[in-house]
Amino acid sequence: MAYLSLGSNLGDRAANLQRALHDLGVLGRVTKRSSFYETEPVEFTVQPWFLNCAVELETLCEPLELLAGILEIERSLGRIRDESSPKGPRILDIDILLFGENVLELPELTIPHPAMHLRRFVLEPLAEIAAEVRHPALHRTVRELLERLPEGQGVRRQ
Ligand code: PH2
Ligand code: MG
Ligand code: MG
Repeated sequence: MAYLSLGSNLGDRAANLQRALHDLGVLGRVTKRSSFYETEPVEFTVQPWFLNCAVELETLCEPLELLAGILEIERSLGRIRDESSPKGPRILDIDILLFGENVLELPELTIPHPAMHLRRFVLEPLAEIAAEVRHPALHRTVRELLERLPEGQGVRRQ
């Protein structure tokens, strides 16, 4: 199983996430999805709040094929990557969090996602659908990672 994080903070955020959930069907089967969460921007904080969710995807793709498919979905929704502001506002961002037990470090893709364990906007939605799934490098479940996270990043389930 692969687990993905979806986020949007431009335009009709819920419609963008819905469209992405639909389009992910091209890459596999979405077997679970969390609620949508209203989340405070982190890292680059001067931007609108996000709508985030997490999904479980059953896929036959290899990790790099999955990444290529995800980038294509982001592009088809109109995302334009601004190299000067890699963490700025976006119509749609889809990140691969976990891919089975894989631990991968390639120039274009790191799995597990290197910041997932630090982000409440990732862990709260993910815990809703995969609390007992274990991070293959940190050897803790999603629930444990969430419990270890300091307070302070605003996340509200919708
Ligand atoms: N994505 C980022 C940076 N900051 N903050 C929130 N709340 N949600 C995101 O999806 C997000 C972010 C980089 O991709
Ligand atoms: Mg991201
Ligand atoms: Mg991304």
